[in-house]
Amino acid sequence: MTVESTAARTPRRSAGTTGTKSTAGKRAPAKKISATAKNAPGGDPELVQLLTPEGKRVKSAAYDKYVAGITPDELRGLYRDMVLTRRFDAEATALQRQGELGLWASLLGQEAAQIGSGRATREDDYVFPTYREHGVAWCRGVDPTNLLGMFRGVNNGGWDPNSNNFHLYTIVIGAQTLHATGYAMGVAMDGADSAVIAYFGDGASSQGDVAESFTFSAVYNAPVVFFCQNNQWAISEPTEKQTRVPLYQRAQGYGFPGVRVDGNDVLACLAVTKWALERARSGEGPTLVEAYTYRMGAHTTSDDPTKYRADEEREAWEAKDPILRLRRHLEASNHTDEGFFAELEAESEALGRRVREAVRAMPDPDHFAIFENVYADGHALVDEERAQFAAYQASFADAEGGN
Ligand SMILES: Cc1ncc(C[n+]2csc(CCOP(=O)(O)OP(=O)(O)O)c2C)c(N)n1
Ligand SMILES: [Mg+2]
Repeated sequence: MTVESTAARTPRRSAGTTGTKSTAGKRAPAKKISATAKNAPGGDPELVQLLTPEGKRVKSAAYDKYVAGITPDELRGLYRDMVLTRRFDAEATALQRQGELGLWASLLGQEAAQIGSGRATREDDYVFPTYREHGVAWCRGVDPTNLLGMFRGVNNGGWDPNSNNFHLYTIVIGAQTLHATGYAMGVAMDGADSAVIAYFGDGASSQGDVAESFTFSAVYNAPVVFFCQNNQWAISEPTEKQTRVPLYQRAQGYGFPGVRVDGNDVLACLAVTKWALERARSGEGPTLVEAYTYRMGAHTTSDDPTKYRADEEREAWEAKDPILRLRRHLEASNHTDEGFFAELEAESEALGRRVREAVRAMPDPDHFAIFENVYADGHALVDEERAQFAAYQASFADAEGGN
């Protein structure tokens, strides 16, 4: 019997809803699954890290050059981006709890992965996000209030993707990697030197769409960066249920490089993504970046992670907090003073207020907006459906009139 077949026979461990029976016939408390620590930051020689959790700058022969010219002002800028993104995210969670949003997917803990990679992009690059990339949206200049309309149920997206080269949020897991690959193939055919970046999660890495996009982008040498935020969980499924090898190693089988970066280290994420985008621009094809990070909050506001993971796991990751680590670095380098932090605090509060007021003031949706932008030039079937819907709406007016 092989090791694999023994493993396959091991009864599935519970995710909190069932437990193994004790001899007394009572259910034993369900065991909480903890994500594999095998390749955790600090213990993985292949992990690219430029800032330790204590904020100490460490050298990297391969990646230092991508952040060599960074100024204190730019470092403070990265810190500001992360703080404001976290503040926005906390406000959105609160708004959902107050009934102002139907749902929210928090990015808490993933600020460095998103700000580092987002700030590495150039204006003409094109970004394909999932539903959690609020920090990347921030870097692209999408007004944060626009991210909330879909979660409030008043629009189908909330921004024009072409205004900021930031595609609409994609809920269909992994689908945007195919869109990004097709877009990147188009960029190459146009002879442009822009690059494309597709975000996806550890869970999405199991999707056929992601496998197909890896194959196509490799054989067509598409200028695309696959940025996987491995936040250890796909709702209640740990990464060990998605893969037998570290995710970044998957790229090798498709014929392009894969790198694992400390996803809580904003400098490392900036450097590695710059490198990968440069590869894309110079015709070297796709790269897989696995940002090793942690989803500190729930999957969405509809989820309760205490049902399937241990508190100690979250606590261990708190020590690697992305914002705290850059703050320690800034303070140790004398790049900040109390005034900077006080101003940022005031700016955060103002952002929270602005978001709150904007959400409450969002108008009810135009019922017919759903028929817009289906096709560039309209379509007979869409016209027919619009007319049917108009008749349906009108039937309520008749009923009201008859009462
Ligand atoms: C094709 C598809 N299958 C299933 C779902 C339901 N679903 C929503 S989020 C999610 C987990 C995604 O996990 P991961 O890719 O790790 O991203 P994360 O939410 O952790 O950022 C699933 C299965 C979906 N939206 N689309
Ligand atoms: Mg995940």
